[in-house]
Amino acid sequence: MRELDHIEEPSPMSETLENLLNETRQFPPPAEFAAAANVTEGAYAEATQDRLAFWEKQAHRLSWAKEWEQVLDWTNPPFAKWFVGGQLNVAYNCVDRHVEAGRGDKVAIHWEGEPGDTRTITYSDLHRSVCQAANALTDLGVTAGDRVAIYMPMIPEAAVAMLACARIGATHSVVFGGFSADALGGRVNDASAKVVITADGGFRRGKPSGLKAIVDEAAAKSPSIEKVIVVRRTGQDVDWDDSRDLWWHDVVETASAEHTAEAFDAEHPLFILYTSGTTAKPKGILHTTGGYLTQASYTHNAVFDLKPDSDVYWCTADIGWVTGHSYIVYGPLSNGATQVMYEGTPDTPHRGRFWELIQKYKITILYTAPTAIRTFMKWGDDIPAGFDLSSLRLLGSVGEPINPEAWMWYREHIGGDRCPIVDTWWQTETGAIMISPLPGVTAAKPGSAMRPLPGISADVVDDQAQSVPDGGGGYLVLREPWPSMLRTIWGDDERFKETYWSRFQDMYFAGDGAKKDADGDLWLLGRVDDVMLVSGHNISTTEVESALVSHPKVAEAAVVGATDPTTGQAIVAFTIPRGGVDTEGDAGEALIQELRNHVAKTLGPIAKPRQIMLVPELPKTRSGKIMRRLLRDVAENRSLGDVTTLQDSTVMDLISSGLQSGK
Ligand code: 6R9
Repeated sequence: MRELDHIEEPSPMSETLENLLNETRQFPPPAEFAAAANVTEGAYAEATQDRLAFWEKQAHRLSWAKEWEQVLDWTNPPFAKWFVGGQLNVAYNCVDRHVEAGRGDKVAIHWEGEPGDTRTITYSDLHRSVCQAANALTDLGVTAGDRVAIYMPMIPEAAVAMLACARIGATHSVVFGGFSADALGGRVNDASAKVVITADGGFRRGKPSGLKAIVDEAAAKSPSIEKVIVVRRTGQDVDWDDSRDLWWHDVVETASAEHTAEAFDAEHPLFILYTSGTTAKPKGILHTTGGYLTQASYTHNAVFDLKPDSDVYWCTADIGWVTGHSYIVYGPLSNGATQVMYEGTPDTPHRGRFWELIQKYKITILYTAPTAIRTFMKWGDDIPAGFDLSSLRLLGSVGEPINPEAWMWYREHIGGDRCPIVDTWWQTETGAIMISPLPGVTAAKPGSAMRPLPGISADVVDDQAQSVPDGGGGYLVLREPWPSMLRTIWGDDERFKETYWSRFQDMYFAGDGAKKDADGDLWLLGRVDDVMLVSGHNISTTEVESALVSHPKVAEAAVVGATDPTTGQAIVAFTIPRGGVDTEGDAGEALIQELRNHVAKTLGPIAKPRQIMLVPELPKTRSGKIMRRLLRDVAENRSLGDVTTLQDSTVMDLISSGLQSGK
């Protein structure tokens, strides 16, 4: 769980365990891949020589109505302005220009609904829909600068709604379709959104989920909402307020498809995306237009080596996560990619659904999260082995540190030992990828995000803000502004300064711990507020989790530090055994001892968990991050804190009842 506002003074992590740094396997790109790569080694030197000239060159990837006068205005830090004076329209860049260049018949989105229904949307189709939605919003009185909330399932209309807002200069705020009425209402109110775009529901795990009903509940407490536009997706019954509610097919699909995009200032607000808070109010991260699109477009091209004419790209994220914003909507569409968009979960109607989609659409680039990869490992190697995955040529990972074990499994069982893997570190706040291998250049190490991308200056510093030497550990910081950086927290400049810019002078503090190995490559260690202090030693949760996952009987693990009278904090691990492992009675007890000893042997006796609990599931956010805060509550026998951002609210009951029965 991410929350920087209330962390205690963090302690240095220079003395953390050495285990991850002992990883010696390295995988250079195949020669053929390297020879055809979009970006080569020279990009690093070019960007180091003149960072602003480098980004200025990348901005020329886009079509601007008016050229900028200045690349970066950093005279009032931490408030950055990129491409000052420039003007562009984001939707024009993502849609119109591809149509104008004669690529209107190219498929933009192969959409697959969970029940198996499909839609094929070309760039011309997308253009028509975005223009219609832009006209419909304008007719409802939405103008540039107004906020529009989007609360949708993974259907093409979600992308259309975002692009329509961008087209007319309205600022969108996408809220995860799984969030509660309170969470939605809080975000709508914070941004004073005028319009909500939603659907009757969406399909998840074979069932229609209700969205409109939640919007109704949120709207009752959100006076700013004037209109609610509803896409018919599931056909379920919904309550209707004639003065407020409108069907998408009545207002959008009947609107004119003629719309001329107006250019907006490079610093015009494009979207707000809320990062979940624990006890504090969620932070509305504000992104603007020119710099954001420049970096989303550049990184999507560079990191995924996108060849728009031959690649079929698939990012499995939800549109309500920043990954969906930058790597389903803005990055791929600005680059004219053909992509797959999938509505449902990976286990519906069967556990091979992802691999079936790869086989069906001949997907070449797959971008997913470690949580999904660990789930697939748990389900067994035979499932992906039953499908033809030979179209894949590149794999990506995002969201959490990827354990070396999961990385190797991904490479072997999904990538057929031939596809480069890009482990991409970034945040809602950074807007786009910051640290990642370049797939045609980097000899990647399993579990390392490797180096900052060209044009990005990341570093690891100690408590005194000094850069740590190779082999050292500390806090991940960003030393120079970057084009897609957040501009502020919506409505709260002070909190923006306090949260990200006050821990170290003149540096952005990301809130993550990291290490540099002997080659200077970066290893992410999780949020600093998750680091444990055991008998005076700093131990990262990531390292103990990776040690547990490296045991053949473990599928997944989450580790927390619980208050302990003798050691200050003690390590408590929640562990999901792999399928088929016997955990009943004595066998469970024996497994626990085996795992405690395994960790002690791998990392040293100091890291031996005080307690290991065998559990069926772990609490996760919708983007797959483990909510260690809730597990800490369990480990310290407290009542649970806020569970509104949990993906599945029954998980905590499962864990608690399993514990009571002695598991
Ligand atoms: C894109 C996204 C950001 C936090 C970030 C870090 C963790 C993301 C990671 C990673 C290690 C990676 N994180 N990618 N940790 N390796 N490749 O996830 O944004 O939801 O804002 O989360 O996620 O802790 O600070 P967001």
